[in-house]
Amino acid sequence: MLAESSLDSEENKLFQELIIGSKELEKFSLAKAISLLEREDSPAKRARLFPMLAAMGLSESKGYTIGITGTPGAGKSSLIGEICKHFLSVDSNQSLAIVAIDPSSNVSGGSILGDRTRVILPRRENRVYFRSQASQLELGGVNPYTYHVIRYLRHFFDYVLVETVGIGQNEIEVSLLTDYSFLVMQPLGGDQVQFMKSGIMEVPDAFIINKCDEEGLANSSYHLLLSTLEFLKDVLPNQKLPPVFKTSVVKKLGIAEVWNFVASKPQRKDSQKEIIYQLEKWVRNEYGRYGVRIFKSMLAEENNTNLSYENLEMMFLHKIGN
Ligand SMILES: Nc1nc2c(ncn2[C@@H]2O[C@H](COP(=O)(O)OP(=O)(O)OP(=O)(O)O)[C@@H](O)[C@H]2O)c(=O)[nH]1
Ligand SMILES: [Mg+2]
Repeated sequence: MLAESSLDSEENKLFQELIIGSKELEKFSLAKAISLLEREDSPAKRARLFPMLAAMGLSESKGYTIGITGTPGAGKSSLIGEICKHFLSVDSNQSLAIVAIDPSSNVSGGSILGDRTRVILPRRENRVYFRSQASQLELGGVNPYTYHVIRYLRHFFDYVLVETVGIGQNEIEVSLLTDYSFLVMQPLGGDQVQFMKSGIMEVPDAFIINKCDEEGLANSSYHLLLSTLEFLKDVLPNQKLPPVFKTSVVKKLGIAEVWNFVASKPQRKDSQKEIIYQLEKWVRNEYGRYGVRIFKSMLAEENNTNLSYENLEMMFLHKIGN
């Protein structure tokens, strides 16, 4: 018993150090804390780490999170690279973290990730932090730990950008993971048809048509997308047309517009809904339909509307007898 508690206090000390380092946006501490959250045995550690963040006066609501999704090769990483450069040149007091879910990392077995992305960042710049995460799916689905990694980062960074490859279902996933989500498309049609078919055009909060290197092509793509969205207006949230941006990484066009829009922090999603969604997903994976039934009845019978992820998780584990 004694040995256990001394182990615990050792670990608490480590957590505290990692949090202090993370607060300084120090890359080593951030990386170490994230690795901890990505480990299979992390629920118990997480249940101690997150309350410690709150006890040290840090709040999850500091960071604004943005999802960037879209088909492979649409230019998401290149765009994020440009956004970073722009960000560093304009927002001198703010910080930005990028989490890229890298589909190719399966091949590398989770070792050196992110070599496929083209985000080249100044090494000594602490205001920008880049983290690549292995995907669970061949085509780049969100990792089960992504949510917690984002939650951790948003205690320290003003903005957290999340890049995932869109293959239909992923847009829904990333839109529930972030405050605001963009779908990046290539000009002229192909992508739009694909997204319309998969019925997810109504999921992203805004659209970016990238590779608008040439004005004529940019405008025709823009109008094509607008008329597609107009056609779908009835199923769009609030029957309102979402913002559409045109960018070219090659010509450096539209980047400032996208960033200014992000920096205006368009309305956040309901974070409690996000917590319930993420927890239910975890419960389904771990305990199947039986677990989900217990989880739902737990939510219905008690007034749990404002509880944190960890509190709800603990309550569920208690109910299910773990
Ligand atoms: N012409 C043109 N090419 C671009 C533009 N943006 C990106 N590209 C190119 O498109 C290719 C794919 O870019 P990435 O940034 O890797 O695309 P991605 O969407 O991150 O790709 P995945 O992560 O593999 O899904 C690269 O060869 C880029 O140089 C652009 O605005 N114009
Ligand atoms: Mg990429």
